[in-house]
Amino acid sequence: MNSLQRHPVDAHSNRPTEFDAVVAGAGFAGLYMLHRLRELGLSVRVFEMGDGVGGTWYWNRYPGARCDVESMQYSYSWSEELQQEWQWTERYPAQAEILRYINHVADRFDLRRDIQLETAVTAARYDENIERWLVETDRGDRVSAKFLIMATGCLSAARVPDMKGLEYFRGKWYHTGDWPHEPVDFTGQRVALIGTGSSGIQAAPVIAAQAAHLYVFQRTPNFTIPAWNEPLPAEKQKEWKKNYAEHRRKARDTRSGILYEYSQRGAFDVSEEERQREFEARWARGGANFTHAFNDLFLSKKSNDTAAEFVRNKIRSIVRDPKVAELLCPHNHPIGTKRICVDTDYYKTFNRDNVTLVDIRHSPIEEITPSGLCTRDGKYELDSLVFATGYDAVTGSILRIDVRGRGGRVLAEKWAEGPRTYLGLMTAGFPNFFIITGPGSPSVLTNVVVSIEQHVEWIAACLRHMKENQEDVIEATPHAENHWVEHVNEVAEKTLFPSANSWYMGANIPGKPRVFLPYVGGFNNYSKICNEVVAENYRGFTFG
Ligand code: N01
Repeated sequence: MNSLQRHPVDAHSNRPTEFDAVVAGAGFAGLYMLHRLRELGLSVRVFEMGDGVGGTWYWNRYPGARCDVESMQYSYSWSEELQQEWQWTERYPAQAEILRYINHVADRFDLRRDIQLETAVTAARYDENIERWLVETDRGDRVSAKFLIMATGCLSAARVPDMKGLEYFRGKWYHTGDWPHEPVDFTGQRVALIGTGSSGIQAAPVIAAQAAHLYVFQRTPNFTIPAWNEPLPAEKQKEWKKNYAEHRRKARDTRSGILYEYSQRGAFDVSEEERQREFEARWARGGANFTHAFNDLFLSKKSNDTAAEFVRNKIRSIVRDPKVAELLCPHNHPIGTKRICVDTDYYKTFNRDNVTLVDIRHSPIEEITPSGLCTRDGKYELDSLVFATGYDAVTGSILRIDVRGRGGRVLAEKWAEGPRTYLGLMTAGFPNFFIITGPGSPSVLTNVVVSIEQHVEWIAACLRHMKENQEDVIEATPHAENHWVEHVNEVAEKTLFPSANSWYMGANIPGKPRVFLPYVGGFNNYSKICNEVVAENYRGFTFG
């Protein structure tokens, strides 16, 4: 018997060391998982790196941080009381409001007593003799659990690129995904913003309004659609809440888990005038709804080009300096194949006298100097650097934990050529190890809260099934996994997605295998498959 088994309580801390389940992460996924595990009567310990709950919304406190899914949809649906009582204030929720919401959930459902903060899971080893996971943390915890559930988030391993000289920079530097908790004041400063994905595009207008000068260092321009964010009137909310369950049901029956106006027409089913009218109308309504103007925008390059050119023309009409406008126009990927951004005044920001766009595609950053940075062709004196350079997405937060399954097999080695999962939920050779919104599931292509709920509910139902049938171990078969990986790739290949060098493809991390990480077959189809698997007695899984 392992020592952990003999000492169910740690002698020093007096804390229990044996649980039915350990959950890594206390964001949207970890909190709901905890709630459902408790309902099953299981003992649970959640380990969370931050000193508060909230995951992404705990870390991403950068200026302008806001969700690009509307408030009424980016929230839990599993408690009617909760969704009725919580009042949102804006069409798109700001980071602080989402963090307040998630803290409210933690209190309302009394979740905190099973969450250990400021504690990162560092290693987990499956002990086949006792059929338990032995979990270690950076705080020296050594605990065992029958089930180990990764609720580590798809976009939580922030990445600062290797930049020569960064350690000698005399000013302050920040990453959007690991922002300080105290306010950062850029007043009077010369600030560099490196990166123009969703984070950089949201941060630029806010930093520009404060800083003496903002330099935006752009390697690849991205497409962004205006949010037209606005206050959310109480009346409108009340109306929505009358049919909340029905709205949620409809959303779950869509490809992205979000209520957009999904067109049934292809871009060339209509005349040029009608196409432009449709794009204009969607631009005026704002948000990612734009990319659903026609049903073939992700499938046909020719159709996609019409949407891309519409946005490029918008950029040309907003940005006064034609050279700057042209530099902001994306040409190297179809619109939407890199995550579409949703902004507030991004393009207008480049009309300000205190903002300079720097093209680092043609003149790359060579080094950070003590007082700024040098590109191949220029030298910039700076007080602060802001990295909006993204994440080791989807797999990064799992693989930074040393996970070892049957026979001591290392997960990072198993996934060396790209992640392999069955349904994005489990990976063969790693029994009782679940991933919430893992690679091979729709996750980041959807309203992630909807995907989280579906995974949590699937896992909870599975554990209930095991309890009722006195099963101790569940595992994905290699055969089912191979099929699923093939299917995930096959579906992705039919779309334009793999043509972009995006983080969806792992292309932003040097050395990361080029594999399309999420499942693009649609949330509605995917959840149907998950239900069928259950109905067919957990097809592709073995129990023991
Ligand atoms: O990160 P990104 P993000 N030198 O990877 C550049 C979600 N999110 O944090 O494209 C110079 O998209 C990189 O350039 P390139 C959302 O899912 C949601 O912005 O690799 N530049 C790119 O411009 C989103 O997609 C919300 O050439 C470098 C940028 O940094 C995801 O999070 C808000 C570089 C990184 O863009 C990630 O978004 C924020 C280097 N060495 C985030 N390395 C909302 O809900 C990278 N770049 C609204």
